[in-house]
Amino acid sequence: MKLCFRWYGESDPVTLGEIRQIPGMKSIVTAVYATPVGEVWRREDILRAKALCLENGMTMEVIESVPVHEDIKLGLPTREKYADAYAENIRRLGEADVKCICYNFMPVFDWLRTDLHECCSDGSNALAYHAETLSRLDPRKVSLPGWDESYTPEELGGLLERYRGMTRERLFENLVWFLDRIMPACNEVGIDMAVHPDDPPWNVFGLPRTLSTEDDFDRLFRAVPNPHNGMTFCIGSLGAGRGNDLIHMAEKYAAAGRIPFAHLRNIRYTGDTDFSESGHLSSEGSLDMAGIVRALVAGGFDGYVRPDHGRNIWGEDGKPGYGLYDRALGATYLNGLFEMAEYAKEGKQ
Ligand code: DNO
Repeated sequence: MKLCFRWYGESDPVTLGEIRQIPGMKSIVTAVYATPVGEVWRREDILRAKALCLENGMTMEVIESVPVHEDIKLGLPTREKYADAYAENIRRLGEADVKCICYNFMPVFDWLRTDLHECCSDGSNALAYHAETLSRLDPRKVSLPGWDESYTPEELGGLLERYRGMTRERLFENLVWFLDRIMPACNEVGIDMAVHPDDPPWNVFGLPRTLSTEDDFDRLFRAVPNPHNGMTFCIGSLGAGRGNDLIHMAEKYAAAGRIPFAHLRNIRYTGDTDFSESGHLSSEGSLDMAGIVRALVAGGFDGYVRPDHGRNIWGEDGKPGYGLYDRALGATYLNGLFEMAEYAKEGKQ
């Protein structure tokens, strides 16, 4: 596996100099943040990000995310021009030696939590999701890091209105249309697309979601069999759905070559659909981290891995989910799990 770490660019309080000191760190996962969704990224911005990573002894081979314009998800006529711009981004990223692009196809909202600073018993704080709290939220007023800067409440209201009547089925068709349209660019430059699962893996605010279960991913890979059509195996997202058998899915999709990128983190179930994000270790949460890593390795996984959301620990007041310390602890733990799983697979005594 190739260990990497998400970095939010030059305004990220976590520096590349800090990230490079995490043992085994090979690569940076980042994006060009200044360009509005749907536009083509400037070559100089891509190359600057790459140069900064290289100066710090790391590569830049995974981009998270090149966001998909809502008009593509909605299937509007303007999707043509946005898909062409997307394909051009793929080509430009390929020229810069990027190997994988993580993106999502969730309408309007990306990942959704109801608490960004839930207090944990050990004094740390973490992200959490409570269905009951969500049911009381007005979707036009929720504020989350990552997407909230993109829309004013009025724009958000208008967008939600445009999704009225959207079904899971049509959303899926729009995803297939999009992939068919961009696969030629992926073939040209050898980039793998890694779609992120729905987080959480069910509909929110009445908006349909389309990639929540094993059946959903089977259907996606059947509809677009091109090997560049892959998934981000995000276990914190898929794992929130109790019906998802992560060990089975890990081995199956790794063996099928559908996992170019994995987000590995743990969650603790606190209700039927409620959960808190925990430390990465198996015993801290509800997911069998060792079993999942072993299954990935058994399936021949050799993709990119990053620790995912960390708690805020040791007094750090970082971007929720994306501080330095707990993600670094997660990285170190993942190094250990992979080393042992690969060692066992090679049959060393
Ligand atoms: C959350 C991330 C997601 C992910 C996007 C990909 O922490 O995993 O925001 O980057 O869904 O487009």
